[in-house]
Amino acid sequence: MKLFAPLALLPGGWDENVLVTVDARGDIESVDTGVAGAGADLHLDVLLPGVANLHSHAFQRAMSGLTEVSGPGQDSFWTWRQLMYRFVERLEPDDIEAIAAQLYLEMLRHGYTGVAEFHYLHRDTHGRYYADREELSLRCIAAAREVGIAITHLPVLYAHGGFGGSAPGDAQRRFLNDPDTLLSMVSTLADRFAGDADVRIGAAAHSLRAVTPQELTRLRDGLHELDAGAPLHVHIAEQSREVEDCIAWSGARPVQWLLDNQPVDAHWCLIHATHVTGEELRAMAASGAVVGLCPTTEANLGDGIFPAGEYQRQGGVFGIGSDSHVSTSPVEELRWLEYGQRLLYRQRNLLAGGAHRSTGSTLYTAALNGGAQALARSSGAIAAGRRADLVALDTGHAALAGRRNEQLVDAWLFAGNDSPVSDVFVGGRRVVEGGRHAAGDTVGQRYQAILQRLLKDL
Ligand code: NGQ
Ligand code: ZN
Repeated sequence: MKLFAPLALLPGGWDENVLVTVDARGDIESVDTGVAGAGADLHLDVLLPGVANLHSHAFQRAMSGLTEVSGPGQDSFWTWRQLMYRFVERLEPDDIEAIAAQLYLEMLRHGYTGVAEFHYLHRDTHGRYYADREELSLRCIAAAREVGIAITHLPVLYAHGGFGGSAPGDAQRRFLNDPDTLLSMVSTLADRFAGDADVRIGAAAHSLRAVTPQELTRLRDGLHELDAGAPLHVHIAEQSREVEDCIAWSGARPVQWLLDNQPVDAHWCLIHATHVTGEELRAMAASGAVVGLCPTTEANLGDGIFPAGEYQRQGGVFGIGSDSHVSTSPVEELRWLEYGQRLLYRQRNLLAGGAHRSTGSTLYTAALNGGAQALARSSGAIAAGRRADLVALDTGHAALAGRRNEQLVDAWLFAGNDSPVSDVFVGGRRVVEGGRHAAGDTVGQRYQAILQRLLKDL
């Protein structure tokens, strides 16, 4: 397939009259610039690489917006978590698949082309494994395949209720497993999807609260024996109470502890890492790990603000995720990443990355690179050999009127609410066309029906 756009974002910057040839496998075969579009199969206005969403708990989409009512006392991350645990109790496999399909479809429409699913819901409502231990993983992957988003599925090791290997609570029973069981699930899934270029299997440790140091080491070693390139994700230092509890347990702050005790490198993705000292920040940047920022969820849960400007100056890698899915658009994540800094420092263009640079383009490019690394997927650039994960913008959209080059990205990210995303391609397959997804009605109706039942008497 040949795609033509008068304007495209290539690794070296904006280029004109670009012809992208995609091979039968869905990889980019060649990129020609300054050519005529006559022989192309499809003409688009502006073509960019698509961003990967590096952090998702798909089921939480169905409870977004339901936790905005104040409780009897002070509301916090921890009171939100109690509500989330209550919601988890109700979810059956069909529900999870329907919710994930709706979520992934929304992500595609907003321009995400891949997702890393941080999946810790392993057991049934009684806390027993399903006949097929990978049942719920398979449901998430099936949803991704149905709507056509690329998925890096991360079965999560969750073994304890808090630091020091403390016993899990009853509400956590659906999450529980041990390193060897989890690794066998990873191995089964990796074999099963070995031939699918749009499914990748990695793993995650839920948090330093949920695994012991020995379990974390076993998970890491076992994962990299199975697949040396597999990504390993972990939630870390999201809440200040978590930092205090970690210090009480180990004498060290969470990020410091991890860097001191694990060979953290480019395979790792540290989710949130909100509360870090200058020294932790420098060491994280030097490690090559991706920091997975989820600004809308971090705002929603009252986590805090990551020192993104300082991290960027250290050359740190980062990407974006939508986590609890109070937003399903990369626009809001990147916008709020910058706005958090502006509100904090009372300045502007804090993440532009230097003088006379476009904040939107700098952030978008960072998210492309960090997202591809966190998903271990060869996406994030319009270049030969890369996966054809692409987004087209409609320049007829009012927000983009008269804009050129980086102004287009700045306008997309910082000016308005209607999405100018016209077309989305994943592995060369056109999954969004003229702003619409072909399965939108079917997936939407199934979701509506399931939600009517799920939310009854909640
Ligand atoms: C999660 N979410 O696993 O869904 C967590 C809450 C926890 C965020 N951290 C549970 N945002 O961290 O214990
Ligand atoms: Zn999370």
